[in-house]
This record gives sequence, C-alpha cells and structure tokens, in this order.
Amino acid sequence: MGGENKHTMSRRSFVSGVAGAAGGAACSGVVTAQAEGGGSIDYGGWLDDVGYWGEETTDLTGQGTATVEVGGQANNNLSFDPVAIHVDPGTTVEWEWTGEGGAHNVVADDDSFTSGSPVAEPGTTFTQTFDEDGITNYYCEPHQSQGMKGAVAVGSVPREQAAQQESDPEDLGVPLQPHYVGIGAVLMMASSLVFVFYLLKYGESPHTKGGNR
Ligand SMILES: [Cu+2]
Repeated sequence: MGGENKHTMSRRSFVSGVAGAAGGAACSGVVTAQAEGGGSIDYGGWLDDVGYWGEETTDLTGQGTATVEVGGQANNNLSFDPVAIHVDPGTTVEWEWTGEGGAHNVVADDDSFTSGSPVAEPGTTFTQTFDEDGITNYYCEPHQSQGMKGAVAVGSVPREQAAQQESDPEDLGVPLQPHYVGIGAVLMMASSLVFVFYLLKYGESPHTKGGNR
C-alpha cells in the first residue's frame, strides 16, 4: 500500500510538471489561443473539413491589426493563412492576395460581407472591421468545396471543454491507483472473512464430531 501511495505521489508531481511546462509555453507568447484559459475556440464545426488546418487559432489580440493571406501555401494555395485568427473587438482585418492558386474571394458565411467577384491579382486587398464579440466564418466561393475556409474570432468567444491536455494524464493515472487499492482492500477483507468463517464453522469440526459420537 505504501508503494502505491508513493507511485501516486510521483504521478502527481509529473502531472504538475507538465502543467507547469504548458504554463511556461503560454507565457513565452506561443501563438495558440488554446493556452489562454479555457479550451480551444469553438467554430461550431465550420473548420472540421479543413484537413490541412492544425486546429490552432493564431492569437492576434493586442495587435490592433491582422493580416490574412489569400492563397496561402497550404492546400496547394487553396487556403487562407492563418486559417483561424483571434482579434480584439474593433480590429480591422486585411486579406492580402498572394496571387497563387487562381482567383479567390472572401465571403462571410452569414453574408455579412463579401470581397466581390473572385480575383487572382497579387497584392489585391480587402478589409473588414470586426466590432462585435463572436465568430465569423468565411470561405472562398470558387474553392469552398476544396476546403478554402477560414474564421475570425473576436473578443470573448465560445470555447470547447477546457483543459484536456492537463486533465488527461490525471484521468488515466491517478484515479486508477486508489481504484486498485480499494479493490485490493475489499479482496483482503473478503478473504479474511471467508477464512474466519471457515475457521469458525469447520476449524474444530473433527473434535466436535468426535465428541458427538
Ligand atoms: Cu480560392
């Protein structure tokens, strides 16, 4: 039992070490918004079919401006880069055409804006200012079915269930230990009860039987 407890302790230290490392990464300005508190931003499944997306939101909060390439390298230039950005309310986002991947445009999924007809010219720009908190999903009309989609998250936004990376090792490791300890204790109690039961019932039976005959 003492060994089990020591094992549990070392698991805990390991887990807090991992959590500490994750916290350090967050402080050093990693571009994912995931580490900011809460889970990753929830785009309601809009980006689920964007296979080349690394599921990371580029955190551009505190920047005042944001630029998204239209015709980024990923997906044979049929992509927005970054795919998903997080900005403060009032930020003007500028889309910049790289000239790669043919003619593109930028169309909000809720029809709140469009850059107009698809164009291919490098250096083309389109800007849109986002004042309200929330998520705006958008796409490129000619290439939507090929996964050319993006999203802008503004201010306070819905998050997926928090802290998966921290709670997973704990769920797998620590609660299992007391579980086994508990089973062991129950087995030990059960076996000693059985032992005592047999001792009481049959322990002196030869003498008892002998005495009765
Ligand atoms: Cu396109």
